[in-house]
Amino acid sequence: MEGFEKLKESGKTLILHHWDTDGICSAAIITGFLEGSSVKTMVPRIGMYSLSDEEFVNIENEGFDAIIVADLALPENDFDRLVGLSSDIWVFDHHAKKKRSDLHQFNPVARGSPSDNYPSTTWVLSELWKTPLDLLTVLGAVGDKERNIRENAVYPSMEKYLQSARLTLEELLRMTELIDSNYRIGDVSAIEEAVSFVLEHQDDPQSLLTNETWIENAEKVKKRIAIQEINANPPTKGILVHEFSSSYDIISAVSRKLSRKKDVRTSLVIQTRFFEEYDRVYVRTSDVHLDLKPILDMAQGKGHVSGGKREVMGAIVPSDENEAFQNEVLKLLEAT
Ligand SMILES: [Mn+2]
Repeated sequence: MEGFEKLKESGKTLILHHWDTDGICSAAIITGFLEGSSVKTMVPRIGMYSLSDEEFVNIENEGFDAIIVADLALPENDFDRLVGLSSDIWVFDHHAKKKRSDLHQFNPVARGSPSDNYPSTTWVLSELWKTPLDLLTVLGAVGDKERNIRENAVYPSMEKYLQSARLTLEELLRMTELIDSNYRIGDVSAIEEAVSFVLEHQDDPQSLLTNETWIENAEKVKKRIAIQEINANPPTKGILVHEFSSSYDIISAVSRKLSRKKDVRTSLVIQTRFFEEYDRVYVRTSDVHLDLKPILDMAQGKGHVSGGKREVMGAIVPSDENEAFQNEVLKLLEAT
């Protein structure tokens, strides 16, 4: 990749990454690539797909030669502010984002490639660096797509890897469940440690299945998600609406669980009391003919922090606007 080796000479580098398995594995792959350089990793406040003023101040005060953003679909505004903090901003991503030329943007989806070819940021990295499929690359994809990865365009090549590595999809699903438990309970230092853990243990997949901290965290998370599954009402015309309150970051997992319930094509899940004055809204669909982009556009038009892809979108909505927002979402869902 043209200009890519330059990244190795960047000096003090910050990797800002998503807190999930794909983000953690991407940060690990990049850290490995930058071997020996001074690298600090950081995640935004969990659940916030944007940086706070305080986070910007901290980044500015530390002073980085280069800032790498991995698997994190920040608002364009935040990228503008990052560009002001360092002349070297590198972005590795697979979310549907605007093409930008004021940063080194490596996001094939922003350049018009089908998102189905890029199930994860790790996949983008693997292709960029022309590395053969490895554990971290495959983990990122399974983390983002879960079982749906079997329907993905890349699955045949992933299957070949799994066979040669003597791993099963079930084992990978368990690894992602364990890694994701760290952010779900809100343990930021466990996330930081996970980046180096997966990097150091990538040749020993079994050790990812026996990490005691992760196993304990995953147990706690599992119990809380199970309660929501029990409490949910049945869907109406394929759409399931469910509201709950919790301090755990489980809205995505709850929405995944609910989407797999009988007769559910699309779920609209609302989590209250995760943030003080905001509610979280999550829409997920298994209907391949449905595109959630118009809902994302609507949320962004209203100025809500939001992000997503064709099949999933999330927004953070001020609590007093939540009801009106939900009605808009339902109107758009019913119109398609
Ligand atoms: Mn991702």
